[in-house]
Amino acid sequence: MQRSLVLLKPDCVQRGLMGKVISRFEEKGLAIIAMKMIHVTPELSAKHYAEHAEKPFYPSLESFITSAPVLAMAIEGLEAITVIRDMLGATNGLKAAPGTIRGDFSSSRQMNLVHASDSEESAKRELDLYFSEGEFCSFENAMVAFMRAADE
Ligand code: FUP
Repeated sequence: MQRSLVLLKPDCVQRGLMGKVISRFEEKGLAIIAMKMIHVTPELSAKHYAEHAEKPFYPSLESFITSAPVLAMAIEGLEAITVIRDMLGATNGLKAAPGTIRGDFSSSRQMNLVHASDSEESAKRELDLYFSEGEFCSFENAMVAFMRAADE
């Protein structure tokens, strides 16, 4: 089992696409174990995007991510980190394959709707930035017997 930090970014919230995107994760069989709306501050943005803080595009990225609330989620599932990244598609919506979330709904590199952790190490770091341990509500999905074999 893996956990990933998923953010529905300000463009997703403003465009009213939260429900559609959440549905995709639920339909895939992933479990949403924490969820909250938050307004990302410049300080949180700098921590979240620490690896990009010195890049020329960072000021514009910070201004975008702090422009409206985001929906932060912790999502759990088998190989969840790769599965979710594959569901998002390439970073740039113009390059993302049709059928992926970005490929279907985004035409932008910056406004690409959803963030998801890219490794177990980043997931741990990012989940710590957005959630405290008591906020995770892990549960046994009642449908699991119909989603995969017992040894998968
Ligand atoms: P991803 O891992 O797909 O979220 O993408 P990156 O970590 O490479 O980039 C983080 C965010 O910066 C992306 F959501 C898009 C944004 N970005 C820009 O706005 N301009 C760039 O030139 C590169 C990335």
